This record gives sequence, C-alpha cells and structure tokens, in this order.
Amino acid sequence: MKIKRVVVTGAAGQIAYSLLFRIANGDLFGLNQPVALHLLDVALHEKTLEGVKMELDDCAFPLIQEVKIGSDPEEIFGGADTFFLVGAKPRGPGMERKDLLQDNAKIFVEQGKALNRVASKEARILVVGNPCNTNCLIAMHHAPNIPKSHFFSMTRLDQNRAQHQLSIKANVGLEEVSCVTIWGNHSATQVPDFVNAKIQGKKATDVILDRKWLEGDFVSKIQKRGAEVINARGKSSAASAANAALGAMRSLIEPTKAGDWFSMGVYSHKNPYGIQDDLVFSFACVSKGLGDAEIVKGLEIDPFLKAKIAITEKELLEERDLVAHLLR
Ligand code: NAX
Repeated sequence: MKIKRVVVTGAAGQIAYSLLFRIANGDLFGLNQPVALHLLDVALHEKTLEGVKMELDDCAFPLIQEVKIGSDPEEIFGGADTFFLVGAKPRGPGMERKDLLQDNAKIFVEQGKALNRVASKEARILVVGNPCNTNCLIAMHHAPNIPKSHFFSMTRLDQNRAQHQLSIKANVGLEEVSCVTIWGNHSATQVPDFVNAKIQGKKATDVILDRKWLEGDFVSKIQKRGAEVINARGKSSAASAANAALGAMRSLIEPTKAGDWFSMGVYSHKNPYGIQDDLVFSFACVSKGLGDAEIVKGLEIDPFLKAKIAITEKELLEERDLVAHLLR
C-alpha cells in the first residue's frame, strides 16, 4: 500500500506532542495505512524535535515507515499529501492581537510559498496555528498552484466543545447531538449555532427550552472555553486540539453521515449565506470523503444568529485588512 506522507508543523510544540502519536497509532488513516511523518519546527527547537523523533521511534509503531525532521519547509513539505499547519508563535507578554497577526502572517507566507513549490495539487491543508482563519487565507494566497478548496482552518475544537455542552444541558449522550455549526472566526467572536443544532434528531431549541441559557451562557462558554482551559491548566488546549485536528481531517476523508454535518473554515467565495468573498470563514459542511467540504445550504439564520455572524465577519475583515500588504 502506498505510504501516506503527513506533515506536522510546530512539531516540537504541545499540540503536536499529542497529535503525532495518535497519527502514528492509526487514528487518522486507520490501522492498515502505513504513514511517514514529516516534522517541521524552527531551528531553535531542533533538539526538542530530535527528542520527539526518538520517542516516536521508541514507540515502535508498526504503521510508521519514516520520521523526517527539519526546519526548512520546502525540504519537509516535499512529497507529502496531508498537512497539519500547527506551528505558530504564541502571544507574548504585552503583545497585541495585531502584533501576533503580523508575526504569524509571515510564517504562513513562507509556508504557502513552500507548498506552492513542492506540494502536490492534491494536498489537503488544515491550518490550526492562530489566528487560523487568516493564516489559512494567507497560505492559500501564496500557493496558487493548489486549489483554494484544499485549504481549511480548524473550528472543530469549538464544535466539539459546543456538542459537549449541549449534551450536558439536554442530559443526553454525545452521539445524540448532531448538526453543530460554528460560524465565522476561530476566536471569541465565533458563533456556536444552537438554532440549527439537533438533539435526538429534533431541533435543539425544542429540547432545550431555556433560550436565555442558549443565547447567554452557552454561546459565551464556547467563545471563552480556550481561556477557561488556560486558566485551569496554565497552558492552552493541547490534547483536545490534537483530537479536533484529527476529527477535522477525518471529516474530509470520510463521507459525512447522512443528516449530519461538521464545521470547517473554508474559502468563502460564492458562499450561500452572503458572507463577503475572499475570507476563510467557518460554515456547516459535508464531505463525500474525497478531501472535499461543501457548504450546507438553506440553514435558518434567525435575527440572533444574523447579528452574531455580522460581528465575526467584521472581525475577519479587520484581520484581512491588517495583512492586506501580504495578500497583494
Ligand atoms: P506551542 O507553543 O506549544 O508550539 C508551537 C510550535 O510551533 C513551537 O514548537 C514553535 O517553535 C513552532 N513554530 C513557530 N514558528 C514556526 C515556524 N515558522 N515553522 C514551524 N514551526 C514553528 O503551541 P501549541 O499549543 O502547540 O499551539 C500551536 C498553535 O495552535 C497556536 O497558534 C495556538 O494558538 C493554536 N491553537 C489553535 C486551536 C484551534 O482550534 N484552531 C486550538 C488550540 C490552539 O490554541
């Protein structure tokens, strides 16, 4: 069987420390698919990366055929078909969101160009590193050889968080909550959608009658869950982010269950909801399992959702303005 070559950037970081071992264990492509891991981090973290490779070797995972490490994107990206772009700088003390955006934007210019030069047109690229929607927009802009529809930004962790909170509130099993959408940006303006979510196949709003909770605590809990985890753990979400990254990629390579959908940041061109073109915006999507994500049409946008979606769209437009010089 042909080896799948998977790139993980930020491979010396904490999300990768969970993600890599799960990919190696078969959690992405299953237990019969041999995998090669291509790991990228900055030269400064070369030693840590060597340590990660040693541990992967020491697990003696039967599926792993090769572990390549390095700090040159072109060298690491060559020959790969699946990309998890996780690496980005964290926000430092006193750093403004817009400084972070500028710093991380440069990473995605470089990696977009490297993808353009050495990656296959068939590559699928999931951007996790924040601000992931705008980083994804930058990377796709610099990789014109790869269709924009092959680039995705991750809102799966937010979707999973929302699914969990709805299941607790409704006192049902997680598998009974479906059709959970996160609209917009992976940030505090994201819009967790309870209007179109389903519980036991019924409208969530017919099962959870506490509209005040849905509009208030539910939405703000999901929007602020990342900060809540940092407060508790002293570090940002890692294992849950890795789990979400796997779930997101699997949603693209496995057909979506009938009647369900998943959330994904995709290129907004000609979307059915009137969101401005040329953004990476999270929508409800379905896949045929061929690496595709098609936006689900016809969802109800009530006045509450409409107002919230306008806020997250505005934030993404502002982010795009801040990096406009990199998108020319
Ligand atoms: P860490 O700081 O533990 O690791 C990041 C790694 O990226 C570091 O090893 C760093 O050296 C590396 N890196 C920096 N610049 C690089 C470059 N140019 N090329 C390759 N590697 C580079 O962060 P971690 O907790 O792993 O988080 C990684 C990213 O995921 C952050 O941007 C974080 O904000 C983002 N997240 C995104 C989430 C999402 O839902 N989309 C949720 C979790 C997480 O917050």
